[in-house]
Amino acid sequence: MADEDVNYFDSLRKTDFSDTNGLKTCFDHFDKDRDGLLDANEFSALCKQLFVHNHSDGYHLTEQQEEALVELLDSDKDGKINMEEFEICWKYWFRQVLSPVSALVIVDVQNDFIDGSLALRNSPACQEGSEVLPVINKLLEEELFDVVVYTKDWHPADHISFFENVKERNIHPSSPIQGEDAKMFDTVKFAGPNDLVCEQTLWPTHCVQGTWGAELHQNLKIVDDAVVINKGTNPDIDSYSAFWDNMKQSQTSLVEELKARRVTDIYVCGLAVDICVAFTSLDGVEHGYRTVVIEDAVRGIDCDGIKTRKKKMKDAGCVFVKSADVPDMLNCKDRHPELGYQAAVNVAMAMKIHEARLLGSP
Ligand code: VGL
Ligand code: ZN
Repeated sequence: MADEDVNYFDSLRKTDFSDTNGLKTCFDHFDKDRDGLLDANEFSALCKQLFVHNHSDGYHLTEQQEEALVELLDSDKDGKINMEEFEICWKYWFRQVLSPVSALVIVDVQNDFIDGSLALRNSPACQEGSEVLPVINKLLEEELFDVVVYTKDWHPADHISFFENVKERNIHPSSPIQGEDAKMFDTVKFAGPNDLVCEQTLWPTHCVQGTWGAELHQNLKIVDDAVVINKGTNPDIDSYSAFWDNMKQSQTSLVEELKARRVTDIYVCGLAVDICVAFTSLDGVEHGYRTVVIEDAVRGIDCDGIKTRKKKMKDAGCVFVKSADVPDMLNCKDRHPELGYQAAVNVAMAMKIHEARLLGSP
């Protein structure tokens, strides 16, 4: 096999990057002029090997994208990567790119969104929620994920999001729609706890704790040792995201559970792509998770909502892929540059926190 057919990083897939044995050899391999620094050209050659979708085909990164990566990883700002910076790359950047820990986050695949009060097929986009089932089950059968998370919309009967409860609640004076005029699916503003003004779409009563509608669909495969996250349990504040409630007043245990398992990447699927999948994915990026949305394993409620939220997710750095592409990504044969960028952002953030600590700032 010719030298250029061998991908330098393929032998490092799923290895332990806390072990720095291969570090110097790797640096020397790319430091072609042996000056102890990786310049723009040398770094570009590294990127061509690091970001590939099969062993010889690299993703094309623009010069600006490569510069943005260097900027994040080049602590001393000389435009080049020295050995010290490369050690950080090795331990933290390569680890995320070549040895990630991945969680499948299955959002709200519950009866009410498939056959119940909020059945997607009866909503404006007329999508069929049950179509996600075989796609998600196939991914689960392949057993490639390190962690599986099931989330459940899990509301008390007096929940703020239920249209049927609107008359029991205080609408805020700034709300464009007042109580007696409110219709199903309108968005109103409630006077919430602690002087909060809570914008809220009014949904039909759904996913009430302990009812059939709140159960995961019977055809969804349930794996052992999964994490289950209930959300939307506070009667006064809704929670579309599996991380935070909509007013960011309280967190679920999701971050804690992911941290305990050293998860770096989340793959999000389920219902609905314009509501809970979108909010969960956006919060995932905000928390520094490399976030992938599995396009054929999501369905949504409203056509405009699906379009605008998808764009928002893409702009935030979520990567959209097909379920058939997922196995190669989990095996690190397919390594997306956008996820490499998120990994570099995480490294830069951690470096900043580390430096601030060394300087004694709080
Ligand atoms: C959801 C509307 C209301 C969802 C939850 O899971 O997407 N949508 N509550
Ligand atoms: Zn809900």
